[in-house]
Amino acid sequence: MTCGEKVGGAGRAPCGWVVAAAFTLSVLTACGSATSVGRVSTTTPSGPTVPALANVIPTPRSATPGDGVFALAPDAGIYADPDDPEVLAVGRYLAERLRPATGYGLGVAASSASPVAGSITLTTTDADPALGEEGYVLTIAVGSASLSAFRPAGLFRGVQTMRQLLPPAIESATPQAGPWTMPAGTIRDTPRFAWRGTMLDVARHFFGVADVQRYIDLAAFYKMNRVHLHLSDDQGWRLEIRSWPRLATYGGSSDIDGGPGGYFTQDEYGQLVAYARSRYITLVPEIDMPAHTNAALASYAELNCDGVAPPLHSTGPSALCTSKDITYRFIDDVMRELAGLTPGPYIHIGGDEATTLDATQYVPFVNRVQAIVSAHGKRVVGWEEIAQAQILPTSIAQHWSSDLAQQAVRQGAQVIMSPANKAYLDQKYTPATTLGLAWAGYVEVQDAYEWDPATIEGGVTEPDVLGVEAPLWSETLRSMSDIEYMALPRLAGHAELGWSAATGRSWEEYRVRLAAQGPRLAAMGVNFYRSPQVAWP
Ligand code: TNX
Repeated sequence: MTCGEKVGGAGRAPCGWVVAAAFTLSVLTACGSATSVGRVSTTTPSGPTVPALANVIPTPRSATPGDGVFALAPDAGIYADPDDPEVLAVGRYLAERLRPATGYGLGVAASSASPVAGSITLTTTDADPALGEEGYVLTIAVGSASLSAFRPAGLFRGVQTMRQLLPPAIESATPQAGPWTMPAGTIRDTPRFAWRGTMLDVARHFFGVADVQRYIDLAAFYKMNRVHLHLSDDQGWRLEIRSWPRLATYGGSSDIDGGPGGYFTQDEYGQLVAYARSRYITLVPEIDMPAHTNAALASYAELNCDGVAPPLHSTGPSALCTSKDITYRFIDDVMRELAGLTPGPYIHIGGDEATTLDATQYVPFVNRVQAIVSAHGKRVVGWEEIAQAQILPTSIAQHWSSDLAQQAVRQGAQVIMSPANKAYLDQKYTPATTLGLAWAGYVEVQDAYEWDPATIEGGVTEPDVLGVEAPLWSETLRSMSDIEYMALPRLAGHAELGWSAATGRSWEEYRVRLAAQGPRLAAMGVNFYRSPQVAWP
């Protein structure tokens, strides 16, 4: 095939179009590297051409080009199924994303109205059940753009694709010059893994509601569906627990630097749950136990084996007293309140780095906590160390830096893949990175992208893998700007590993699509790391 050749007799294939398949570099480069506005393609000075319709992260399952471009009309509406409040809510969400930059009114109307040309339609009516919970079909023609999904979550994911197909200035907070075009064609897209997430540590440094909401939005932009909040650690307890109030008021009163700390009231936490939910993201709360508990031990002396509360700023490794009954009453109270705040099915119990406990203490502790969490109707997630206990097949182990996840698999449980030397967002990009840690090695953007969740860990194969999560620990991070710098652009790659098919993946192709994210992130005001590995425009 050469540039502009007919594909299967069904319309012209402009330079670099990829037809219902993964990228083929030979096809792409055969089309040369000139950028053509008419064809809305993207190039880098030396790299391959990426066709506009597929210039999206995560890369879609299939993208079939059409002829011409769609242009959003100044009097466009967003038409949604009138009888489904969730579809209408996704329509309002889309309108809110598009109004600031376009300056258009973008009313959300019932789809039964006859659409104005240049409008957008969202529907779940007569959609293909094979699209599942999160899949969608996006059909873009010269006069209309329509999204179809079996569930509203699929519409929400499809809206993210639409945002990425519009010019980058669409992400600006103030009116910009149009035209607001999208390349014509059809995208049919479904995710590879059920769990596509990121974790934010609000314990070492506290980040409030607005920061967490912005982080949720960044995850949503890349079609992630889980945000895990690390709510407690040695340096801080960040959630109000009404039956044990000093956890937050005292245990949350500081941070790793001895700063003022902070915590979420239950009302604030509820706001976060609702905000995440409106983005079809499940918030996964973590209370880390039995280690990483100094903030709790400092707040309540009775949780210590010797009955003496350590200082809030003690440095040694900590552990709850596993032999005291009150420890389990405490955990039951915390889990009851947390379960009541958690509509999602998961509670993360930590379980990592219990270095001061032996197996006769650690294993029965995890078994007992698992029973408590189950009694409150939730599934246990834990760092892979929990697999040393008798975990339920419904429990989930999070792999980070050992081979213990294999023990989870042997017990019939699934695994979330967060290998530290690939997926940890707190690891420095290079020795020159001022933020972050480097215990797992330097993780440049290419390192973060080049791995596969189903093959990286011996004994853990595709059916064992529930998904991918990129944790962001905050020992060195003090502001949203710090968070953004460490998370982006690596987060985009982890989102792609979770969503997109493994076949046909290559760094050389990905780095071109990633470059196109630069102006989008800039328009959002995101402080991202401009890796020299990427030819940012
Ligand atoms: C290890 S990962 C930890 C965290 C630290 C992180 C820093 C894990 C389960 N435990 O407590 O914050 O390294 O990279």
